[in-house]
Amino acid sequence: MVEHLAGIEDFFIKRITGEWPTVNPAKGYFLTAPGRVNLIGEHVDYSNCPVLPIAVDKHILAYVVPMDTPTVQVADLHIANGSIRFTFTPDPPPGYAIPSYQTGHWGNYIKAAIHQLLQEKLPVDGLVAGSSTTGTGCKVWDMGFSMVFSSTIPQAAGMSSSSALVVLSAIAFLEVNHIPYETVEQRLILADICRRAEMYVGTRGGGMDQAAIIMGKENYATKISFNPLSADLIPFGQDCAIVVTHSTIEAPKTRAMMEAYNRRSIECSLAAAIVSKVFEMDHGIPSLEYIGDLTPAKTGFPTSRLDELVAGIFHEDPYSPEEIAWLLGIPVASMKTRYCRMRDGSQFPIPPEGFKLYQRFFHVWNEWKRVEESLVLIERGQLDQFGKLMDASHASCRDYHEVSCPQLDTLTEIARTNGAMGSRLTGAGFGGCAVSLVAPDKLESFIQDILSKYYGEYLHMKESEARQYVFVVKPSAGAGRYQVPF
Ligand code: NG1
Repeated sequence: MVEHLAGIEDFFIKRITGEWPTVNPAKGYFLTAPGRVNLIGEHVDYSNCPVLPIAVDKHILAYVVPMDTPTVQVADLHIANGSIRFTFTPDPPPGYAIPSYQTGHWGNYIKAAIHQLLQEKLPVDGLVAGSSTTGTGCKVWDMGFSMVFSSTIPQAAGMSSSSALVVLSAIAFLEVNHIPYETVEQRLILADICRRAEMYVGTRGGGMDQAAIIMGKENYATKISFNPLSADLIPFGQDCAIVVTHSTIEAPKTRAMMEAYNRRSIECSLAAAIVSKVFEMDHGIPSLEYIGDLTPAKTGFPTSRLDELVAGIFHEDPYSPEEIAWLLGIPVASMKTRYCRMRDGSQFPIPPEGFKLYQRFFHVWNEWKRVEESLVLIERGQLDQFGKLMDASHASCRDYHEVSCPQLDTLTEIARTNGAMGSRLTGAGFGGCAVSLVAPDKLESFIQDILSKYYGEYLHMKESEARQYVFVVKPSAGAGRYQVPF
C-alpha cells in the first residue's frame, strides 16, 4: 500500500536519531493515515447529513518511538530544521489547554489531537461508548512520543492532508499509551474525538474526513452518517477508475479560506434554526438542531411531505441579522452570540450582503438526496447514472454553495466532455481537486485529454509538469499500524 516508501526505513531512523540523539529507534514502529476523496455529499457533514468518501492510497507514513516523559516531538522527513516539541500535563485539570502555534502552522494539527485526547478524560479502559467522564478514575497519559513523518497526500488540495495528520497523531498517542483502537466501536469513538480535535485549529467542520480516514477499507467507499456516527462499507472502485486532478489552485486553510468555509457552516446552522422554528410553531415539532434532523423519524413526516414543507420557508434574497433574529424571536445580540461566535470567543464577521440561507439550505437538502440516490445506483452497478449525480453535485456546489472556482468548473467540464461518467470538485473547494469517474477502458485517453486540454491548452503547462497533478486512486484501508515489507 505505501509502496513508494518501502525500503526507506533507514531515512526515518537516521532522521529520528539525528534530530534527537537520546531516542532509541529500536523501540519504534510505523503508523500510517490515508488521505480521503469524497465521492459525493459535499459541505453537508456539518449539517449532519450523510457523505460518501473513500480513504485513498495516498498516505502519511510515520515512524513513532514512545517516550516515557510527557513530551511530543515531531519532524517532517522532508523539512530540514523543521521539528516541533511541546510538553503536556499527563493528568490535566478541567479547562487545561495546550497553547497553539500561530494559525496555519502544521504543528497545530498534532497539538489538536493531543489536546483533545487529554480533554476527553477517557476512563482507564480507554475508548468505550459514552466515555466522556468527568475526572476521577481517568486515563493518565504518561507517555509521549518522537515521530518523523512523510506524506504523499497533496496539500491544500481537498484531500484531507491535515485531518490525516490529526488522526495519525491521535493514534500515535493512543499506541504509546497502550489504548486499543481496533474494533469498529473504538474506531467510531476515535473518529468523533478527532472531529472535535480539529476544531482546535479554528474550523467549524463536520466529521467526514476523520471518519473516512479511520473507517476506510480497501475496495470500499464508506457511507458516513452522523448523530449517531456510523460507517457503512459500500463495495466500490472495482468497475471504474477514480481519477483525482488538481486544479493547481491551492486552497490552504488560511484565515480568508477558513472564513469562507465557516460562513457556510454558520449559514447552515441559521437555516436549520429557522426551519426548526417553523416546524415548532406550525407543527408542534420540538427543536431540530441540524438540517440532517429533518428525517421522517424525527419529524413524523414522509420525505415527500418534508419536501413540500421546506419549499416555502426561505426567500432567495440574502437575510440580514435583524431579519434572522426577528424570525427566531430573539434579540440580534443573542442571535450573534449563539450562531456567530467562534471557538476563540471572537465574533464571526457578518457578510455585508447578508446570509444566503435559501441557497445553502437547498444545496444541503438536495445533496443529501443525491447521496441516498447514489447508494442505490452504486448497488445496482449503474455508475453512469451515479456520474450524473456527481455532475449535479458540482453544479450545486458552484451555484448554491458557491465553493467552486473557474478553474474547477473548467476542469470538471473538460472531464465530462472527454469520457468521465461524472466529475465534481471534492473536499472544501475554493480550489483543490476534482474527482472524476472513468470507465477502465477509457482511462488512458481520458488522462491524455485532461493533460492536453486542461493543463496544456487552458493552463499553458508542459505535460511533464502537469503529470504530478493527476492521480488514479484506489479505496484503501484506514489509519493504523503499518508493516514495512523488508
Ligand atoms: P477538506 O477539503 O479536507 O478541507 C472540509 C472539511 C470537511 C467537509 C468538507 C466539505 C475539515 C477538517 N474538513 O474538508 O469536514 O465539510 O470540507 O465537504 O473541516
